[in-house]
Amino acid sequence: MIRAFQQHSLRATRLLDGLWDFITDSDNKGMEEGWASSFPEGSRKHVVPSCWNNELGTYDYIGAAWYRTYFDNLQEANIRLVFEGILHHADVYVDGQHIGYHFGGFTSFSVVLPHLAQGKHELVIRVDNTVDWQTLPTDIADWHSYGGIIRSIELQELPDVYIDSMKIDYQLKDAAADIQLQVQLRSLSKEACQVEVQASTEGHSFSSSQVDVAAGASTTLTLHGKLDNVRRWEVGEPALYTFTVQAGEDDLIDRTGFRTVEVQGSDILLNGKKVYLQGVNRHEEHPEWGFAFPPKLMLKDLDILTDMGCNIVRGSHYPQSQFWIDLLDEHGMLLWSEIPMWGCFMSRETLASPIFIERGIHMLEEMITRDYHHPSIIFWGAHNEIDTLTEEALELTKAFVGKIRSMDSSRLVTYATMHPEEDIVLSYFDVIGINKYYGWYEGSVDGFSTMLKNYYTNAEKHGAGGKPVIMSEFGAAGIFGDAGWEPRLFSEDYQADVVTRALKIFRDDPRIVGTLIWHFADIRVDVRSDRPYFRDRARSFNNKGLLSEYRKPKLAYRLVKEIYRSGR
Ligand code: ADA
Repeated sequence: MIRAFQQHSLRATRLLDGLWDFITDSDNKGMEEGWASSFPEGSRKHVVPSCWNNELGTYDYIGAAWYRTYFDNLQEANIRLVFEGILHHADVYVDGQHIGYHFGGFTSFSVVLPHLAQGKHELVIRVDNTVDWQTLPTDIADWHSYGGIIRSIELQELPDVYIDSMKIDYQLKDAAADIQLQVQLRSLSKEACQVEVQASTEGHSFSSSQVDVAAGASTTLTLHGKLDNVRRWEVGEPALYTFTVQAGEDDLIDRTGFRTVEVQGSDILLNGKKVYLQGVNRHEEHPEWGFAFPPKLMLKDLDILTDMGCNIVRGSHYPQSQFWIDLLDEHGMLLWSEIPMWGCFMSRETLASPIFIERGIHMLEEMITRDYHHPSIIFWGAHNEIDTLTEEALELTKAFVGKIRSMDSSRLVTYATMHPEEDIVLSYFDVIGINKYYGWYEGSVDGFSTMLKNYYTNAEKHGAGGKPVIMSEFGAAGIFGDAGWEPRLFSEDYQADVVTRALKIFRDDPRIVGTLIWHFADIRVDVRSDRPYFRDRARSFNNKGLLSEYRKPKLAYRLVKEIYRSGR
């Protein structure tokens, strides 16, 4: 995988990225006609990873498309294919056989092919970016509904007993860390095997263990270790620890950092110290690459965030690529991570749909499992702008928050409400995020003060009066290069005025512990002539970026930088 560190030194891995055969299936006949085993004539070449909606001829294409490549096995081997991100439905076929289906474009999945014969194998993937009222995202979301294989695909060769996962947990007592490593082993062997499992971090070894694994079974064991004098992972001063587990002929390497995150009264404490969060919302999107965002540009985005004086970024509105989160870990930048649960126009039917809820829960599980070790992530976001006045939203909230808390008690759980004055789900969360657009969708910037007053009253009523509050979205559109003598809607001046005046109100309110401006850079959105949504999106872009889509700073960027860098 494209990570900032190597995940294996024993296990052989190679990327299948590159030029694949590609063909759209607008009549959706590929399944019936057996394209999985007889790929049709007339395909073209397509780079994996990428989004087809950035290419000529498929710029607006929504529907199914088929991809094909080949890989060679020099000898019979256990093969694992890891898919980092496919938007949104993926059916995977090897040599014409259906070997897996996955829904969800921003989380990874894998399939294992035990004892795959020597020789050349055909890998075909049917990808479908159709969304509807029961998918996450649904068919109404404020970003372009790209399709394609957006992240890398890796082929791994597994020994007969391999490491399926490792989970690192720790408790900190002053400078000492008690560490538990949970290692899951799986056997593809037809016989019982014994393997030795060892683990280490930074030259320090854990208890090791001889493990018996029955034929075809899986087993989990826990190794214990203690580190003294650990360096904490801090904002801007990140200390990272690399953990290596070796089991027989296999290994797995991961990284984490030691830190605590908690709420005390209405403050957020990182390593026991109050932290004021200053940041932006950022889509992992670019007009040339869509969601297949290149690593080089990630590094540049991070440089820009640092230049602006941010200490946090919200990964709006879906799990971001692992390379990006690795960079945040390495640079000491915090992350709010969430699933694509974008609910501004979401119906009550959707909120109550069992399939929808199950998909959301599954996605939360995949996100938390994948990203559990990243010290940069301090918040799991459950949902964004759903109708939190309804019973349906309340029930969904209970299910989502329950799932998150059952998997991770080391982070805080948050969400973004657009109904702060009447919201009924406040009490389920550790931190409340408020999305409001005074000065853009409603009234003038001064509206924030009244809204906050009403919010505090409502929060008291729901037993959430003292909880930390983050202004998780606010802003205005400003079209890059549009400047005038006076601030008028859509000009850079107007946007800068709204954002800076709002920041002043929020920084003067002691109960607000952070601000996340909407948003980092302009993004392509879905404006359609036959639908009422997003009609104020000039150029088919959400123009509220502090930067243009090509990362050119607007006036607001420069003014926010001054404010964010001035300290509090
Ligand atoms: C909402 C939403 C964002 C974006 C924003 C806007 O708050 O969460 O994704 O759509 O509004 O620009 O209106």
